[in-house]
Amino acid sequence: MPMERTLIIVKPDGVQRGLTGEIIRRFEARGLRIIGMKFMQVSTELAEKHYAIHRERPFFAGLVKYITSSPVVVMALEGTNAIAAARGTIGSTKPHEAAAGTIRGDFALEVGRNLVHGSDSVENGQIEVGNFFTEAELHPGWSRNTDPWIFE
Ligand code: DAT
Ligand code: MG
Repeated sequence: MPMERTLIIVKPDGVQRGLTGEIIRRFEARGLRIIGMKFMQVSTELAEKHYAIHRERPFFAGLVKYITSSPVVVMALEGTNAIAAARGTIGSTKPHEAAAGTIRGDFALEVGRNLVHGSDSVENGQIEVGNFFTEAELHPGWSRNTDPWIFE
């Protein structure tokens, strides 16, 4: 089964609320392999690029302000079906509708404070990882001794 890549962002509210470790833990426990991770401040330019698809939406300005308001932790994760698996772990966009057991369903209430980002397609996973990480910051070649117990 082909490996997919997803960009995960622990958004400013996640970092401020001390949920960074809990959020990373859930993706790690799911079996996704970390190939890049860093603590950073998102610039307005990068935020506008990342959320370009939402440029015309009324919430765009607030979204850019939110993601640039305080540092974030970004991760590039790899795995079979990584896109769908990570989206499942994250939960629905509107946290009050998110299932219990998901990150948003367990820790968030409002769409503008929904704690975490995950890429929504294989193509966007590749693009978004490239927007946030240089090649030198990624380590796609490493493997875990547990990989055969996670990937068939
Ligand atoms: P997701 O983050 O689940 O991929 P999305 O890509 O549709 O959701 O939207 C990106 C972010 O934009 C989302 O995390 C929160 C914000 N957003 C989306 N829909 C919104 C809405 N109707 N009102 C306010 N903010 C919204
Ligand atoms: Mg999205």
